[in-house]
Parts: sequence; structure tokens; C-alpha cells
Amino acid sequence: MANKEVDVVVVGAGFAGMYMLVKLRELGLSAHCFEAGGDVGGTWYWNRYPGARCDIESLEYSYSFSPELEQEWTWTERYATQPEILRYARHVADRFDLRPDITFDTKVEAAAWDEDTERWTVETSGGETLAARFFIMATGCLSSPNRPDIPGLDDFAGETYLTGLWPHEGVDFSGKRVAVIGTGSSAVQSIPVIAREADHVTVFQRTPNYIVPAQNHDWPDDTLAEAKANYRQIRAEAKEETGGFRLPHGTSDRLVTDVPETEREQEFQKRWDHGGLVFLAAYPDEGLFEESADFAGEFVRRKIRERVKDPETAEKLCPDDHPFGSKRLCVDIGYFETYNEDHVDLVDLKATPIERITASGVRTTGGDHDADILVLATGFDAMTGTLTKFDIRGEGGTSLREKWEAGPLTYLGLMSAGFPNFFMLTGPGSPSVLSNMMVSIEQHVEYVADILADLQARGGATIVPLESAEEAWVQHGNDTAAPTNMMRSNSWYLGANIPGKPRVFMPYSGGVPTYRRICDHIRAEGYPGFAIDGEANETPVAFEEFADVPEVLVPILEAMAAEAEAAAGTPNVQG
Ligand code: NA7
Repeated sequence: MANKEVDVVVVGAGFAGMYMLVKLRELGLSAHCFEAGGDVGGTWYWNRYPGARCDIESLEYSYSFSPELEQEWTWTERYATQPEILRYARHVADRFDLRPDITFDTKVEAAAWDEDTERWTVETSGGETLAARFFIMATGCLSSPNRPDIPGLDDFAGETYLTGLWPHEGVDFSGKRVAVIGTGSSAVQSIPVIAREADHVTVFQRTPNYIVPAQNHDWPDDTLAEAKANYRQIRAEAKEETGGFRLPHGTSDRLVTDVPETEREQEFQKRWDHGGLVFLAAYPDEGLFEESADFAGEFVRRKIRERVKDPETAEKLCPDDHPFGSKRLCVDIGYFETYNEDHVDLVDLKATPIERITASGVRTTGGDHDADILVLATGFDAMTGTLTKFDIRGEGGTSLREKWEAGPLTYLGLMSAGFPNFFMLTGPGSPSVLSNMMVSIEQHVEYVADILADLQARGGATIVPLESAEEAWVQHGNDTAAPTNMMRSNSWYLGANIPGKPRVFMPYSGGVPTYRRICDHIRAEGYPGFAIDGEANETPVAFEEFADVPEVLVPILEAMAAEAEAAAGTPNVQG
């Protein structure tokens, strides 16, 4: 029996959960949020490893919903550090007085839909049972750190840390030999900072990554003043870009293969000098063909060879087994230069794989590497890892975990058939990790709030997607990702980093503006693909008609779709 009744239970007090609380209050709904951590901030509460910072510019990785908040908060650096982002999250919690509606250090353990009462019964680790009309997961996309299954991990006699679960009191590396496993974003950010303190650092690299410089700097006062005067414009521009962040250099309307070498080099150099993720998307075909991606790839490799003095180490650091842009592009501050230090070594796990962890360090087929501290920068069970940890049961006791055994099934990455009144903010099937999370969070939160307001207005009680709509959405997601290079690498977008995880492309790759237009269309048309109070709207939605394909790519994509259709022997709709 529930001992408390609310309109909405929200799980997670990161940026999605906090804004959801703000919107639910505006709607006059009672809501309670449960947060496993001791404070707000979500990913920025847990990921406190040295050097942690955002790879989206601070002026864009921030809430846009409150002009007053925009004006009163001042970001100090171009790419905000984790402590600064966490301060911002705390400021938001205080400013909007959110804490009374959040229970910290408490997990939601199970949630089940009760068909008779049309309520979710939610059980928490604190022993509470709540009845709620709506159940919203704001649990983030990268919130289940991956502790790798390396033999002997528990035998290590020194200290072991996961970057995604970093101790709040920090770690003292001075005088220590440190082994870092992994070379993704977290490792790229933390290694230069750890190396400044430690006696010796050995980096264990399985896959070299494409990495571009952040060109970070403090914000000059005049830039900040100008941004504060133009925030509406900044937000509007970001929302119209595929990734949800501004591209000051845009994307060429020509194919990279059609551009003369000198012009291409100048273009890449301009973006390199600008710094950060704008290096992506210089040319429209880069994301589609390996040969096209390789122009940028080769540019990055040349830069690595310039930055790393020892040619053998430089070669090991050069990515060559996946197309540029097919895995998350990393952004660095002095990463490659760290390998020029005498006390920093790189071990190429492709040549000498890890055999086991021993009491004294890491044993590879090439020998033993002693260490006092082991840092596991080994990433996350992304996008579905957290959602499937919970025991969530929908109609007829169906388990979400079981339903998703072969991969996540959602409509719009927002809801799942058979789970009424259950929402996932930035869930699998939405742009999420392929975008500026702040932009996608705000869009989802506002969309959910609109759905709840529409339900309220029509006196409705339940909303649930139709299986047919879910199938169509999953198909559309697969069709959209199919021609891209992202299908040609072992990335966490595909679950490839977690042994045994189904290889399914999880985020929606159609881009932020296209996705938003689809969502807005569905709302404007009276929710095709959903059943409201049991009344199904089966009007099909032609998702592919919303695609925003650069003109130069239209004939190419059409030809690729025709080829795929011929190969499959079935009609294939290609956006
Ligand atoms: P990532 O990008 O998933 O990186 C994890 C790294 O750890 C990557 O280099 C992996 O190699 C490596 N890894 C994982 N498991 C192992 C084992 N068992 N042995 C050796 N190496 C391993 O996670 P991050 O935390 O760095 O970044 C996640 C996102 O957070 C990032 O994109 C930003 O958006 C913020 P692999 O490449 O799989 O061969």
C-alpha cells in the first residue's frame, strides 16, 4: 500500500530532473523527486575526476528557460569545469527552491503500473511506497559506470577508482605510480591533470581516438556581456543545428571529395584553431563515407604526429580502425603533449592485451606494469544501462528490462508501448548523446509538460504509445543511422563497449531540429501513434518527410536507399 500519493514521481535530480520539477510546479502538479546522490547535479555530481569539464561551450551548455538565470549567472571559462557546473546546478536548485521536493541519497528500486487505479506504485530504498499518476525517469544517458570484467581486478592491492564514480574528497596522486585504463573522453581529460601530480603514469589504450584541441580560455568580459545581451539569438541558433550547438563555421554545401586540397586544409585548420566539436561537420558527406571522413581523419593524425615527439608513441596514438566522427569526438587540453613527458608511458593493448590485474599492477602479454593507483576510465553502460537496472513493470506486469532484451524499443525515445504515463527524458531513440544535452533536455521536459497539460485540459488520465508507432519509430531510427559511418565503429552508441549488449544504434541520428519538428507535429495533430484513455490514434506519421537533408546529399541518399532496398528485396523508406 502506498503511504504517499503524488501526481508525479521523478527519478534523478540532474539537469533534466530539476527542470522537470520546475515545469510540473508551473502546471500545478504535485511532484516528488528521488536522487541516489547526496546533492543535485547528476552526471556532474558523480564525474569528479581531475580535469572533468564539458565539451560544449558553457554559454550553450546551460538552461535557456529563465532569462533571469541567464543574466545572473556568469560562466568563467569557455568550457566549464565540473566544479563550476556543479555550482551552477546547486544555484538552480536553490534559486527555484527545488530541494523540498527532492529526497537525496535515496534510490527508486521498483515501479509497477496498476491498471485498476491507473497509478504507478513506486518503491524507494528509503522504504517509502508512493502512488503516482505519472512516472518520469530523468536518470541520464551516462549514469551506469562500466567496471570492466578484467580478471583479477579485485586482487589489486592499491587504490582503484572509476572516473564515473570519483570520490568526493579527491585523490592524492603525489609520489604515486598511476595506471589508467581507457582513452575515451574521461581519460583524455584526466590524464594531463593526473600526470602533473603523479610520479609515473602508464596509460593502457585499447582504441586510439580522434581528439581535437578545446582551445579553452577564460571568457573575456566583453564576450560575456555580448552573450548576455544576445542569449535569445544564441539559443535560437543552437536549436537549429543538428547537434544542438552553434557551428560558427557552418557546414559546406559541397562534398569534401569535390574540394581542392588547399581549400580543404584551410577549412580544417580554421576549425582546429577555433577548437572543440565544431571540427565535426565541415562537409556534409563526412558522416556518410569512410573515404570522406578520412580527410578530417588524416588531418587529425598529422596533428598527432606533430604534437607527440616520439614517432613510435605518435603512431600508437593515431586512430586507424574507425572512421573519423563515428565515435564521440574527444576534446583535449594538452593530452598529446603529456606523452612527451618522461614519466608518462603508453601501452598499446592491441599489441599486448591485458592478461589480468595483479596485486601490484597490470599484467599484459608484454609484461608487468606496477602501480599504486588504478584509474578505470572505462566509460558507461550508456543509454539503457540505468533504465534496465530498475525493476519497471508496465501493463500485465511486463518488465521493461525483458522487453528491451534485444535493444531499446521506444516511441520518440520518450515512452514505451505497454508502459502508460511513463516518460524517459532523453531516452534511447531521441537525439540525446548526439546533441548538446541541455538543448535536448529542455525540449523533452517542455514536451512532457505539454503532454501533461494537454491531458489535463481534456480531462484525460492515461497516455501510452501504440506498438505500431513504436515499431515505425525504431525502424525510422535504424533507417536514419544505416547509411552513416556511426554504424561502422565499435562505439558505446551501439552498445559495443559492453560485452553481451545487443548491437543496436541507440540515439536518434536525425538531428535536433528534425526531431523537434516531428515531436511538434505529433502534438499538433492530436498525438498520432498514441492512445489517450484507451482511444488509439493510428494515423501514421511520415517521419522521413521531416528530414533536413542537405541538397547535395539527396541524390546520394536516394541511391543508397535504392541499393539497400534492392539488397533487402523489400521497400525501404529513406529519410
Ligand atoms: P568512453 O568514451 O566509453 O571510453 C572508455 C574507454 O575505456 C575507451 O577507451 C575504451 O576502449 C576503454 N575500455 C573500456 N573497457 C575496456 C577494457 N576492458 N579494457 C581496456 N580498455 C577498455 O567513456 P568516457 O567516460 O571516456 O566518455 C564517455 C562520455 O562522457 C564522453 O563521450 C563524453 O560525452 C562524456 P574502446 O574504445 O572501447 O576500445
